[in-house]
Amino acid sequence: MKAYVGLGSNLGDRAAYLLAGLSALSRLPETRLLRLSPVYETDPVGPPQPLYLNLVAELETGLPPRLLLSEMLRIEERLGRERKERFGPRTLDLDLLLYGDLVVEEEGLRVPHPRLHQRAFVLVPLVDLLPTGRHPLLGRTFAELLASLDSRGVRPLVL
Ligand code: PH2
Ligand code: MG
Ligand code: MG
Repeated sequence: MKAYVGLGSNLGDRAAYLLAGLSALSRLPETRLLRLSPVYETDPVGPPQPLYLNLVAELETGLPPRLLLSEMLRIEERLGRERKERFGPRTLDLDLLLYGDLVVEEEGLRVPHPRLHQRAFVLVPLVDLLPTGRHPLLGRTFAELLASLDSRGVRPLVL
């Protein structure tokens, strides 16, 4: 199954945390990294905090969604994430955005990610990977959803 994971970091060596996260994802059982979006530097959504780096990774995985999610949480923990404030700063955040066209709304597992359609920092890199992709629940394309948001806070990272 193809799955899409959003990565974000706004503490410490942000690029190094993203690379470590990608490397850990690529080493999960039955999982390959297929494609990466460009990296964006993004204004924080939520309480005042440093700028984020965000990107989206496309995976091919045989792990079922709950197992993939729990492996993602383990990677976050290993890479030093302290869960404090909701929407607060973090060294590495991994969000399961999409798992094929699957729709799951259960305790502890919601795909598509419940805030995916409201976040330009997710939709900009997702549209890079899936320019004609459609939200499995809302029925609108990701590009349409993005067009109704302000994406000025999402800028390509220039190294
Ligand atoms: N993640 C959050 C809260 N706010 N803002 C940006 N720009 N990028 C993020 O990844 C992000 C955020 C909580 O997961
Ligand atoms: Mg997040
Ligand atoms: Mg998260």
